[in-house]
Amino acid sequence: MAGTALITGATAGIGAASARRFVAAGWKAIVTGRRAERLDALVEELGADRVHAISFDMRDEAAIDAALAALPPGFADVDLLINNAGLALGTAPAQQADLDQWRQMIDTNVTSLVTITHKLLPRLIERRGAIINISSVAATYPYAGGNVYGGTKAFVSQFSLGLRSDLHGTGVRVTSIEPGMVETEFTLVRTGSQAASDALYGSANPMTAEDIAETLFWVASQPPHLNLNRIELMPVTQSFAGFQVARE
Ligand code: NDP
Ligand code: 8X3
Repeated sequence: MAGTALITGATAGIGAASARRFVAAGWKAIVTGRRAERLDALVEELGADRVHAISFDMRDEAAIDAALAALPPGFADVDLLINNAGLALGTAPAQQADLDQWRQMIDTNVTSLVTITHKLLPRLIERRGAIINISSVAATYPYAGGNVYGGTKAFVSQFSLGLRSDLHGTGVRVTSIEPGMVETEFTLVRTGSQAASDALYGSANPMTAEDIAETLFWVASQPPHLNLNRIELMPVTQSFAGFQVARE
């Protein structure tokens, strides 16, 4: 069943690939992000009748309100919210981390996500719609330098389960998607270094944004009586490391 999906963070990576995947299957997409020129290019590529672009910073609540209030009639009936916009900043241990970076991750990955979700819940309930939240394996498996990023994603996973509980009986479906390594602009944003990004993904055969988009589309395509609570996925080349021990 095709409908209208609001996809946050569609200027790159998983969000952009998801917009392409859903529109290819007949959905309409509302795409957001700060980089307007990238959203314009997506509209140009996929068609203004299928894609509505709104450029704003997710951390600006007034901008979210304005965007939702100004949805054109053909895009106003949101069936699916994909909370994808997010980022990691820095890889330093907590004791050396930048507090402003911590705040930006919390503001984006947690506060913005719950804000837009809260504002869209009445429409989603009315339409018996769905929410897909992009969490991470970092929600479950801690790693050095993951500190606040992992904390924000643990919030996203647990918030997803809590939403399911509260939405009991409404018909609204909620899914937490928890990917491991996906080659996107994620590491470039995290480190500010294209070389670091290339070094991480090079010869690691990571998942692609299209892999995740396909999973999101599959989740959204399940029959309405079926809810996928959480899905964790990794590239075959990524797995778990052991505990560390500091010798005295
Ligand atoms: P990208 O950096 O490629 O894309 C991130 C998207 O988030 C961009 O469209 C960016 O748009 C948007 N975004 C970030 N901050 C803001 C903001 N303040 N306001 C509006 N939009 C914002 O990374 P990914 O595609 O990999 O990341 C998508 C999601 O997937 C994130 O939540 C990430 O944590 C998660 N994830 C990624 C994994 C990976 O290995 N890549 C693994 C697990 C989860 P713009 O900059 O234009 O505003
Ligand atoms: C990021 C996942 O595996 O790159 O959300 O830390 S990983």
